[in-house]
Amino acid sequence: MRIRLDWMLAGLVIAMPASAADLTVSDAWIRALPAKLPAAGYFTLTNTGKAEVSLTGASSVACGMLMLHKSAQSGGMGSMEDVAAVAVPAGGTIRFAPGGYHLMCMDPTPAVKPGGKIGVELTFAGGARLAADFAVKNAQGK
Ligand SMILES: [Cu+2]
Repeated sequence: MRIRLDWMLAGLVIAMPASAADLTVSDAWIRALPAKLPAAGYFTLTNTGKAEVSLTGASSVACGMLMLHKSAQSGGMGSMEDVAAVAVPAGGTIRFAPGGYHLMCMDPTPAVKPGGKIGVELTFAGGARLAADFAVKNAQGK
């Protein structure tokens, strides 16, 4: 038992989560579409820490499933794919913006209504979590 406990503690030290104190979300908004279509969310994520962090997921009670997606263009056709993780380098900034990375709110609830706001929790490798409010805008992004 003793040995096993020591081994677990060593594992905890190695897996020290990135600190949410080093992470900032700004310009966070989500585009509400009519007829409960999936809504794309955008934000800027800044890492002021000394280590790279890896964004691995997001969740919101307003969204059902909330996925990490990346838009791509191939042969003039727009498409999007699932993304498992997005790395933010030490001292770096990643933009989730139209045409690139975005959050995909798969099953928007009535809370996803222009003029309102929804809470989103971002999850990072190692277990750090960061909560942010996303302003809900209309299809024109207003
Ligand atoms: Cu998408």
